[in-house]
Amino acid sequence: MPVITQENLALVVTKEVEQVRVTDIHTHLYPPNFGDLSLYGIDELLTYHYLVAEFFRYSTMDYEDFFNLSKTQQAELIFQTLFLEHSPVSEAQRGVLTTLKELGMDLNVRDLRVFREQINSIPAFDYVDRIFAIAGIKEVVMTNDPFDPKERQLWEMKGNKDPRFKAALRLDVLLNNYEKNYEYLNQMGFLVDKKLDENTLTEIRRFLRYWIEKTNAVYLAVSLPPDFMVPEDSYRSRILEKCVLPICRELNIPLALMIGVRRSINPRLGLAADSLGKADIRAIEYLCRTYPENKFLVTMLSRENQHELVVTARKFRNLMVFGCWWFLNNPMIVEEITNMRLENLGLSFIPQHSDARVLEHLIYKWVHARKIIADVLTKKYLDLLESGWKVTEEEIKRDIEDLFGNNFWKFVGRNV
Ligand code: REL
Ligand code: ZN
Repeated sequence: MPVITQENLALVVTKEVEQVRVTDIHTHLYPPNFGDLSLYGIDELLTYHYLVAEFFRYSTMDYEDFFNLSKTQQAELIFQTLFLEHSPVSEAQRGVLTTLKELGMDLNVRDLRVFREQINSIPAFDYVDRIFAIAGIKEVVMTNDPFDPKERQLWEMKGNKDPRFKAALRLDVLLNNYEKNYEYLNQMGFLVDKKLDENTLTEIRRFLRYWIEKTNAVYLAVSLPPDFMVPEDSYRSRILEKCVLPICRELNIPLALMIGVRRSINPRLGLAADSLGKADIRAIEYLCRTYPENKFLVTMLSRENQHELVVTARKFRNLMVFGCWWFLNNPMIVEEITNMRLENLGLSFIPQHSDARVLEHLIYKWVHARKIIADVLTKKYLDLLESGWKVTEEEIKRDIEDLFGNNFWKFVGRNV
């Protein structure tokens, strides 16, 4: 182990960050046996909803006409518009380039058909292994929605056989839209009523236990609007306090709160239609204070919420801050937030998740994140060296393994 000096520090930190195998705690990926839920390939990469939104910045095409095209045709239009007619400088556009480069493609070819052929020629059977290896991924946590009929059927019929894919039970429908969906629970065999009487609450808890067991979920999760408040007189608040939190305590499982999303502000954009807003941190304070036996993984979508979120995490050890979510996953913001978290929380947070929807997203999201996190960390260790505090390579490795995986597993309280 070399002695760490100001001269070799950046090299050592970068090497450790590049080598660490990541636990990616929030993705929208599925194991290969989940069939067409599991997305991969160049056309999926190019039709990522981030790029669809960016396409319409330049194109005057009718939204409907675009969405009526085949995936391949949409991908061709996006490639033409975002990559050939303009330089691909945005984070999502650059992400495609990083991905292709890491897959070994010659970017100067600039021909979508060639990229498609080359990717298709990679043998399917070891494609996941290969992408995980390039991206340095140990395991990913999925987003599993028991209200999605297709997904539900897959869990009932097949289940997940791939231990690299961990489940997280997504509760958006239950918590954000109970009144419109309770009958659906009845169809699934849980005898609930619109009115949240005792029997209904018992059945909702049974539903949660059933799905946690079926999926072996490592946490429960919900995305929430900026006006999320608890306690309040709402279905969401009551189901949260009377069903979700008690079950989390009973089974010792964290609840992930992803706060600040405003869904479908321009519905014509489909999946790309969502936006954000600043939320009220007092909801998190209330939950962490009132339920010290519960564990909360929290990410917030608005840049304006980031400072108060780290301050709140200083007050509550049952709060684990994670990721630079979605619109925050831009280099300038990731750098700012990671600095802020290190300065307020030391190493006791989870700096990033990928939110990958397409398998190959793992590549660019982690190449970009690793670079920023390594740079920010290097500056922090440099401050230590300058103050006369020696750090060893083992200590650096330990810290980095904590940030990229161990903090999550220690918080979850089990390694499955
Ligand atoms: O998990 C979520 O709610 C979001 O991350 C997604 O809905 C979003 O579409 C995702 O692709 C963002 O990265
Ligand atoms: Zn997500």
